[in-house]
Parts: sequence; structure tokens; C-alpha cells
Amino acid sequence: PQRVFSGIQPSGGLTLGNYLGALKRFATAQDAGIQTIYCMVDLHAITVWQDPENLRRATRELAAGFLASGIDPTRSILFNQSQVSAHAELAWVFNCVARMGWLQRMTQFKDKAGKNSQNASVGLFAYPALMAADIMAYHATHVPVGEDQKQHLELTRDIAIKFNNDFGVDFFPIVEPVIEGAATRVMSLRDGTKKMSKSDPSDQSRINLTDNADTISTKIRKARTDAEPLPESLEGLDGRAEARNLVNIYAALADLTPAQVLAQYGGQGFGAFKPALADLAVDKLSPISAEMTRFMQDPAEIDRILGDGADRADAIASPILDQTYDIVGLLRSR
Ligand code: AQP
Repeated sequence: PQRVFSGIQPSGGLTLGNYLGALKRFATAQDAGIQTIYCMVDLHAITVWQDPENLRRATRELAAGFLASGIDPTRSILFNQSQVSAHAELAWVFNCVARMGWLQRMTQFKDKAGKNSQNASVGLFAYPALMAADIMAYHATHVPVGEDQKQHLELTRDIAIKFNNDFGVDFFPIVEPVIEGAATRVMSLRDGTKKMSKSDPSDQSRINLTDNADTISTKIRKARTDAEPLPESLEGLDGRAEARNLVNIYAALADLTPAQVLAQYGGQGFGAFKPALADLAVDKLSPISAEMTRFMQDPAEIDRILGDGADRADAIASPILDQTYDIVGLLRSR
């Protein structure tokens, strides 16, 4: 049977990229009746320093974002990573399976560590082994993510294959990345070659799920574009990264394909397209923002939901961790 797992870091506010690349699709998988497990990966967040009070607040706010995006905690398992110890424990085993050379090739580490990689935390380097553990602790088969996580998922597969080979077992499944839809890589509104990111210093580069209607409209109106009208067909977007990005965002928000969007707006200039996109974005995002605010008014209820989710997650992950320890030969006498 299929089992979906995915996570988001509580490392700042949610962006339109997180919503379209992850949250919206998480809700779709849940609504398709597949077993879905969604995690606030706080242990991943601390690979770079986080202010402790902020981290707790960001974890609750992220939970509110999941709930507001349609994740139903009775149909999905929703919890924060650090409350289920199997993640950290299995990550240790995977640290001993993964090779230095594999991790050294990870482009996200290179990007995030920057020039002075000697100063990056060991945790930032080992991040993909923890991600593999997140997924494998549940024997998840499908992982919906944005394009930026593709390389980490390939590493997850490599770790599972090597573990199975090293111990002569067929224990960990080989996961399928699910990277689909029009918005698997939402780009910055200021630079069509850069990913929209919660940590970009320019707030104008992204739409935050908590932005109000005016802010959303202004950001879209000011988004960088060229001066040509939209093309009639997809090939016309080649070499026009900013135009392509806005078309993709429209498509993902409206549940259309980019070709359908161009069928409607091809030949029109941004003077017409941007207001239509702004209206659509406000229409789709305002209810989410309002729901987030509502959920945030009851932090105790959020904590209860995450605690309950952690209990249910632990019930799946603990036996898998026990079997892993047995396979590896770790003596268990209590
Ligand atoms: N721009 C994006 N387009 C599509 N999907 C995206 N995701 C992130 N940005 C985009 C997807 O969101 C999920 C959670 O991401 P994460 O919490 O691991 O953080 P990240 O990928 O590191 O996201 P950010 O916003 O870029 O954070 P910072 O700035 O801290 O690095 C993943 O499925 C991701 O693919």
C-alpha cells in the first residue's frame, strides 16, 4: 500500500513556494484517501541556529499553516519531528550507512554552507541522512516535494539500497519522489533564476502566506517581468524565466495547466495579466491566511494536535526502528 510522508522546516514564515510546492499537494494526497504523514521538521531547522522562543512559535505557526491548508489531523498524522525519537535514532544508523562522498555532492549543503563550509554545523552536512530517516521510519513509499529536494530523495534511495545490500535484507522500500504540477519550483518575484525562499533577505521576492490582500497585490504588480505580451504557446516562454514563473503560479493556483493559462492570456500584456493573477492569488490565499490567524489563537489546541499526532507516528516508527536495530545486530535486552 502507498504511504505518503513529507515535512517542512519551521525555519521562518511559509511562502507561496511552500504552499504550491508542498502544502497544497499534501492536502490533495490526503483527500485521495492515501495514508498521509506530515511533519514539522524541527530537528532539521536547528542545523542552523534558531532562537529557541522563535522556534517554538514558528513550529506552532507552521502547524497552523498545515491546518489552514486543509490538512485534517484526524485523517493525516500531523506532528513535530523532535517528539518522535525514532527520527534521530534512525538517522544515526543512516549516518553510518551514507558515505562522506555522497553528502559532499549535495548542492543544498554547498548553497547553505556558503564559502566557509568549515564553519557549517555537522548537522547541516548530515541533513540528508536525517531526511532519509524521516521517510524510512515509516516505510513511506511516496514523498511529495518541490524540485529542490530531488537530490536529497535520490540520496534517500541510495541509503535504503545500501542498507538492504549491506545486511542482505529487503527491508527499506525504495521511495518515489512525487514532483509534479505546474509549481514544483516557484521562483523569486525579483529574479526568475532564484527559488522563492523564506530566507531571501528581500521580502518583495516572495509572497508570505500571512501577507494581506494589499501586500499580495502590490508584490505581484511590482514583480519583475519583460515588456513583451504573453506568448500563445509554451515554447514562447523559453528564455523568459519571470514570465514563465507568473504563468506557472497562475496555473497552480487555478488548477490549470500552463498551456491552458496561455490559451486564455496569450497575446495580452502584463498590464492585464498581473491584476488577474493578483485577484486570483488574493482569492486563494486570503482564506488560508485568515484560518492561520484563527488557529494561532489557540496554541494549546495546536500542541494537543501535535502531541496526538506524535503518539500515532511513534506507534508506526518504533517497531520499524526496533527491527532496524535487530537487523544491524544491536543487542536488545529490555
Ligand atoms: N520555491 C519553491 N517552489 C516549490 N516548492 C518549494 N519548497 C520550498 N520552496 C519552494 C518546498 O517546500 C517544502 C518545504 O521546504 P523546507 O521547509 O525544507 O524549506 P526549503 O526547501 O529550504 O524552503 P525555503 O523556503 O527555501 O527555506 P530556506 O529559505 O530556509 O532555505 C519542500 O518540499 C520544498 O521542496
